[in-house]
Parts: sequence; C-alpha cells; structure tokens
Amino acid sequence: MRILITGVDGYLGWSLAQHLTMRGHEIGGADAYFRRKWVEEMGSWSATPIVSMPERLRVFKDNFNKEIRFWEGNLCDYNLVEKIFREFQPAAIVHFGECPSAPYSMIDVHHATWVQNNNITSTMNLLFAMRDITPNAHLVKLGTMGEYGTPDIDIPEGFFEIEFRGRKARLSFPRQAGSWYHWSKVHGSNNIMFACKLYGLRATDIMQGVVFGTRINGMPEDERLWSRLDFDQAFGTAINRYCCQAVIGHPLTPYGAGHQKRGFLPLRDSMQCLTLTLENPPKPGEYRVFNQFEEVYDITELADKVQRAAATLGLTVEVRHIENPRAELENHYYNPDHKHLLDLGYQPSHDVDAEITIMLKDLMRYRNRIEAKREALIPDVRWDGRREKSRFVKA
Ligand code: USQ
Repeated sequence: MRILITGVDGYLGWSLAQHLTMRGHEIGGADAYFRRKWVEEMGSWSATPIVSMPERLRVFKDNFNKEIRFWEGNLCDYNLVEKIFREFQPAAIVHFGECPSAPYSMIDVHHATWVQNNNITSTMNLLFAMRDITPNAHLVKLGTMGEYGTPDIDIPEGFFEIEFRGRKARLSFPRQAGSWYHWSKVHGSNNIMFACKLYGLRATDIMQGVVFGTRINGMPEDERLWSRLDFDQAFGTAINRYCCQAVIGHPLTPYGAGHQKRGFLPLRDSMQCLTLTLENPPKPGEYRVFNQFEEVYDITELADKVQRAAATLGLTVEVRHIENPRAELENHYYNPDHKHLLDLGYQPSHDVDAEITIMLKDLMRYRNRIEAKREALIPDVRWDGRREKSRFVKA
C-alpha cells in the first residue's frame, strides 16, 4: 500500500517508516523538522544521536534497498499538501505531523496558539486534500488518550450509549482534556468526525497512550536508523524520562503524589497496532476510534520498575517526588476500554520490565549526551502560567 507519513522525522514517524517498509509497503514522508527545533528550544536534544534527513534517507536506502519519497515543508501550507497528494496519491495517510507536547503548549499564549493552529490546520488541510484528490484514502490520525482526561467513570472507545429523558442515542464520549495541546487533539477529532460524515471520508482516530522504548521488531543494528528519544520536560514522556534519569544517576521524578494513571505501550506495540489499523481500513464514511495502549500503570509504580531494572544493571537511583508543574488529578479512577485493536489481532508484548531493561542498556551508550543536558530534566513550565523550577518534595 502507498502510505504517506506526515511527521516522518519524529519518534513514531521514523520508526513506522521502517516497520511498514519491512512489511512491503511503499512510504512517502513529509516533515518540517519542527521537532528538532522545539527540543532545542527546551534546552535539550535527543538522547540517541540523530543524523540529518538527507543522511537518514541515504542510510534507509542502504539498509532496506527501498526509498522513502520525501517532501520538506509545513503542512499548514495547503499548496504543499496538495502537491504531495497529487504526486504521491496515497492510499493511506498517517498523520503524526503535529506538536505532541502538553507542556510546550502551556508555556504562554504564543505557544498555546501556535500548537492549536498548527495541529488543527494541518489536519484540516489533509481532510480537504483527501476530499479533492484521494477520496478513497484512509486517514489514520494520531489522537491521544489524553482527550478523555480522567473522568470518574469507565472510558469507552470514542462513543457510548446514553439515555436522557427517555430517549437513547450513541454519542461521542465527552472529552475533558488537560492541556491546550490535548484540546487541539479534541478539536482535530471533531473536525475529522464531521468530514467523514460530510464527505464520506474514512478515518481511524487513534487514542494512543504514552509510548516508551528504543526498539522496534526487526530493526537493523545501524545506529543511524534509530529513532529519536527525548528526555526534556516537554518532549520526553514519563518512562523514557525515567530511563534517561536512571542512566545518569539522576533521581526519578514522579510528579506530586504520583498516583496519576495512564495507558502505556512499548514503541514496538505501537508499530503493530498502527499496522493493523492500516491493513484493516474502515468503510467509506466511517469514523472509528481505537484506544491504543497495552496496560494502565500508576506513574510511581513505573518509577519503581525502572529503579529495579536499573539496579540489575548496577545503576543505583532514587525515586524522589517533585512538585507537580501540571494541574491534574494525582489519585483517581481510570478504566478505559481497549478492545478494538485486540479484536483485529493485536498481541501485546506484555513485558514492560524487559522493555525497560532493553531501553536502559541502549541508553547507557548515550550517557554523556543525557548528562550534557541534565538541566532539561527538571520541569519549569507550570500550568498556572508561572515559569519556575519544581522542587523535590515528600510524596
Ligand atoms: N509525569 C511524571 N513525571 C515525569 C513526567 C511525567 O510524573 O517526569 C506524569 C505527568 O504528570 C502525567 C503522566 O506522567 O501525569 C504522563 O505524562 P507524559 O509527559 O509522559 O505524557 P503526556 O504529557 O500525557 O503526553 C504524552 C505524549 C502525548 C500523548 C500522551 C498520551 O507527549 O503526545 O498524547 O502522552 S496520554 O498521556 O495518554 O494523554
């Protein structure tokens, strides 16, 4: 299948390009290199060294004997999107070309509006290009479990049955996002749902949990093919940050009371789920929602897991709670469904401890790179608008 990956230079995009190529798909990619710039703005860099895109493309060709067709540019420019669609005629589009960071969107009004404009406009441009150029294509849009927030009831996959004043309906489950970034994903979801209804487009909206890991199955050993792995306060996600902290002996940092629960999944499982989604498209006009994660964990429980795995490698680290820069529940009910992907054949790898150990070993090679940006580990972007470093606290 001919698949366009927007945001192909990112953590998931670069991994997926390799995974889908190994399955025989033909890949096109687009990117404006924003991720590299955002992480630099946060005073950091990827723990794994990342070569330039022209070099990435060369190394890709050498290893897989196949090329990625690549367009450099901003997806908010409709002329570029139209050109890509006309030249590549994708059968499916995986939209990763958005800003993925909650903290980045909370810095100030400029960052909040930039993230919302970028994320909403790029999705709108893809929807119109699909309508006008490839109406049969399948949009796989990366949403987030964070769209639902943490309501005090079970979370279904996108829709639920409701009875109100004696009448019943199947409605979109209420979203209660917790950052301007997460709200940008909600707005994108609503726009996609409407476009499917209006233009008969097909789309899968992936409510993905927090991804972690350095590896995908079948990945060649060539270091230049590795995906990026961020650890700063804005682009590093919980387990990835903990593992980077562990390799330099920095305390692991659950925020606040540390009983926030989230759905997590290894990078290799994310690849498997996205492939299943692409290879089993919805019907024309269908908008479907998949909750994509392997298991729910408490973030202190995860810090304890990283601490134990690190100890087996001779790394001694403390778990030290730190003031929570975010406004979020720190102790709550969390029970989301995740059945659709299992029904399609998703086989969870079910070994978070083994994955953490692999990641720690991989990251130990890059200890110096993490140490060099140690300052970027402590958060200072607060949800109330202040910019002040969090202090360590008692849990
Ligand atoms: N957290 C800590 N300590 C840390 C880092 C994070 O306690 O050092 C906590 C956060 O406060 C939060 C939880 O861990 O309660 C998850 O935070 P995160 O930074 O790993 O993930 P999040 O901001 O939610 O965003 C990430 C991705 C985003 C994706 C989302 C899925 O960056 O693109 O949408 O995960 S989800 O979390 O399910 O919304």
